[in-house]
Amino acid sequence: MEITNFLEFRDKLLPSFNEYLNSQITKDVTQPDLREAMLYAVNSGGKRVRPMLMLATVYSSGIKFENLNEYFDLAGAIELIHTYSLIHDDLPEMDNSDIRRGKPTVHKKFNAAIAVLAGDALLTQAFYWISKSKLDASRRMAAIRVLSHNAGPMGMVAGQVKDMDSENKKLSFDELVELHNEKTGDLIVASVTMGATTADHSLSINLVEYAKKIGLAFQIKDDIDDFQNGEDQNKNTFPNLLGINESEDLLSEYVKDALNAVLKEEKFDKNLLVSFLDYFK
Ligand code: GRG
Repeated sequence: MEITNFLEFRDKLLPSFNEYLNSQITKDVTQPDLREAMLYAVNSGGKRVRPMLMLATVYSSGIKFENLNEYFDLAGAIELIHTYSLIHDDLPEMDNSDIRRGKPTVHKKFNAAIAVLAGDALLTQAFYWISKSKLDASRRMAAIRVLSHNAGPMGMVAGQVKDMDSENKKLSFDELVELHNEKTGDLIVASVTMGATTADHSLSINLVEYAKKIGLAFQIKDDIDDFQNGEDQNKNTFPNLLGINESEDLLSEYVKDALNAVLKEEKFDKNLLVSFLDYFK
């Protein structure tokens, strides 16, 4: 293992991964309006957390750094699905957001119809990319199964519906955790589990636990940031339910749980996934 620091890993890999995303979308999508909206969304400043976590898991499972590009179709598919989910989440019928990552959302920059269709296109294209990957058929099938299970009605989409349903009622702690396990956590769990299974690392409960706790930590961190920026106090968020101090304690607890889980993983280089946890510091 040469790279042990997650940020170093990301910085080394990101230029070629971004180049892959851009050239592949440009090549695949010939309809100019759709292509422009898809490229706008994919290039508007996302941190690429999920594909980098997937590739870090692949690397930590023993695949050489120079061979990680063989996994770009799969990592790219995860980023396409993440991007589609944000475009649709921002629509007036859902979260009604005008700004994402400091820039106009896709429906504001273009229009609502293009935003819906760019989201549809990103979601569909994700599975095309996995199916055309050069990895063998059993790995592609495993990736499709995990991603469709966790991103669709058995995962992220169900969480989004729960979130919408909860708008005018107060959720309990357990309900809030369940909602975010699906809405935010399941795509992060898919990223780690796709990385492990497609790199022939036999999946264990430890890595799933690690990813689940990261998913929740991610959401609590986002809620704490929103709270500190004065966001709506009637929303179902961790700080509104627990208070800011208890939310910060819970965030630390989940990060510690994630650390303990990954440290138990066998036949796996733990450095990168441990280093990723610095994101929450
Ligand atoms: C529309 C089916 C459908 C699902 C939407 C994930 C999601 C479901 C909505 C996003 C809601 C949200 C802001 C959750 C907070 C945590 C989170 C997932 C933030 C966005 O992820 P980052 O920080 O985004 O990885 P970037 O901008 O870096 O890509």
